[in-house]
Amino acid sequence: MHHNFLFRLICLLTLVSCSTDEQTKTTLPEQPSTLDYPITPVAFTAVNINDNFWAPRLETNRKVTIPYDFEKGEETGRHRNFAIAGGLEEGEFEGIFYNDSDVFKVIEGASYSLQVHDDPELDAYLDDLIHKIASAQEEDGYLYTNRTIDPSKAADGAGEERWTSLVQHHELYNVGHLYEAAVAHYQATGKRTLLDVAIKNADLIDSVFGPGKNMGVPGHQEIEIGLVKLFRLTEEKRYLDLAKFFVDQRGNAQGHNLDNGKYSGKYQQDHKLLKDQEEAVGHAVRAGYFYSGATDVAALTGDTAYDGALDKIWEDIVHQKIYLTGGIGAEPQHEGFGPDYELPNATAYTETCAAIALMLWNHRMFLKSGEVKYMDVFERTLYNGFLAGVSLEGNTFFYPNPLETDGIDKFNHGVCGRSPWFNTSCCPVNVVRIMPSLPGYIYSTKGNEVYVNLYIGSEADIPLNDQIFKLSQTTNYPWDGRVELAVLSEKSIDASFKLRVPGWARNEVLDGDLYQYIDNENPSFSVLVNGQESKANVENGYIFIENKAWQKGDKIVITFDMPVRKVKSHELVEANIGKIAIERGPLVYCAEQVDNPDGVLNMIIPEGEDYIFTYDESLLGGLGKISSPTLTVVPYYAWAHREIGEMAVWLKR
Ligand code: FUB
Ligand code: ZN
Repeated sequence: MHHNFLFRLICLLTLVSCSTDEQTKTTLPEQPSTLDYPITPVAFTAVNINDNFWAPRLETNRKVTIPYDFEKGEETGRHRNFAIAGGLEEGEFEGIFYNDSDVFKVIEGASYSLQVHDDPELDAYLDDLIHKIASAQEEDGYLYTNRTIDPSKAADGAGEERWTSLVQHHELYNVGHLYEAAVAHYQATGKRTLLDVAIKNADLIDSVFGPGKNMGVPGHQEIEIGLVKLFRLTEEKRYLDLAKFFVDQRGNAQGHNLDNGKYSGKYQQDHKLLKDQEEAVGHAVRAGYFYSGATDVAALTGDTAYDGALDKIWEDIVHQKIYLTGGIGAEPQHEGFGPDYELPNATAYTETCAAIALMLWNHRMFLKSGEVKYMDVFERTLYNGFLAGVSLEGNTFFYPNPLETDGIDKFNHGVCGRSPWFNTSCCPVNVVRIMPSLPGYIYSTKGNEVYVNLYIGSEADIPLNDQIFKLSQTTNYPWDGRVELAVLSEKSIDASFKLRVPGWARNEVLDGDLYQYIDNENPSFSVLVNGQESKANVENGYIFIENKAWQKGDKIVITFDMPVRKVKSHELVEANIGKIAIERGPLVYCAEQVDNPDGVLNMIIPEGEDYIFTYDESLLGGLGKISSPTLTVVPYYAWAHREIGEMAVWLKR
């Protein structure tokens, strides 16, 4: 585990001392940037998850999904495209113009894994792959194998010229993922190989785009997030300025071509300046990355211009457009948001990448505000809409995540069962980078306040006022609401705690009235500090434990009641009229035909039945199921692991 600050400093010093060639020279700024989010996340490298729920999944990601995604990258020509573009192999471009980004995303995930697990074989594999990528980079920094291999055959009207079809093409999107991968790889290995490629590319893009230059913006956002990460590492302010330019310029009709068919305007959130936007529209992944990038830019520049818009858009999503599973993007036609309250279940698109984008954004909104409602969204999406996207075995995936199926794959999207891969495989390669970074979402700090947002068994080295606060968390969450925090630090440390009371334990499904609990449960919780009942002082959704000098062995035990809950949705959600859904803790449940042989779509749930929760060790690696005399439900994330058949989250009552 690294002390994040020290590690960052070492990275920066290495970055300066290694700069030998003119083109990639990166120097420390005279005035290092001081603006940032007021709340600081504890890096994933400082937190080790050791529970029974997530730790096995992180291991599966490391041992199965990362190598599997690389194999697929080889098998499908994704890696070869770089070699061909670089003249290392002969051949033609294979696949789709955004395939480069898939490779970058797996490198990012693999690099996160390398940061916490030595793996010389993986390290060497990355060296080889990065060599191919570097060879594909054109002299001036341009990197887009789809055009470099043969500009006359660049896909879908991209034209022989660069940047001529920004709306449809992914020259800027792909490299956003390159920057994220390069920063992760540099932090994992200290090697500049991929970082130099990223810097050279970012410098090219900075020379082409911006005020007085090309005023276009990417058709698919992502570069904004990547540029901010590159800025954080190098402290090269031009990268932050460029990210801000791309955010500010969106919706500026005079700046670039807006009439490019269905991919322009609202589809890519380019219909108005962000500061004037009030609703979530268009493609959901583009939207989530856009709002994340904009939130970063706001936090790092101190510009408050988009704050109001981001708040309104967030409310629009959470009050009207989010599924109970935390998925977003109802409409398959454009992989995006539909009108208010239009949340069909069988055709719900809710792309796994959109769930990820929503998590990324909500974590940033939390870091900016400290408000609990953002981590409620994060947790709901994490355990449901996101987690369903990858199988327990780690080698099959969902792209859309419907909330209901009759067992027939109408869209040929693998909606009845997870698929081993997709032609557009953005989701499998997105999962692979989120899993290893999960430890980074559990803890954060502000001054000497320690936030605990997720209940996941772990050990953490929390940087706090120039000291390291060692803490362990022991819990059987999400099956059980008991959480024990124990101080491991040898030296006494002053700290206060803010322990999140999850929405389900505050009787609030989510902010707003889209969903409501309709049972009479009123879950309560207790807090013990060193065995003494402590007055659970709840402030804005957090249990506040006052500042004190914590000694080794001190313990906080929180016990949340975790009853089975029944949920109804707003009456304007037509698809759910007369239906209820079942939840327990952070998990949304679903009924599958394999447990309910007469089928689930027409099943009627009688009022007043008792629901019993049992933990079944033998089922799918161990999971909690809920049964009544009429039905059995399992967590939504676990569906489609046994037989294909009917499935429904919302059940008729
Ligand atoms: O366009 C790149 C990615 O492919 C998008 O984020 C996904 O929705 C898929 O279309
Ligand atoms: Zn995707």
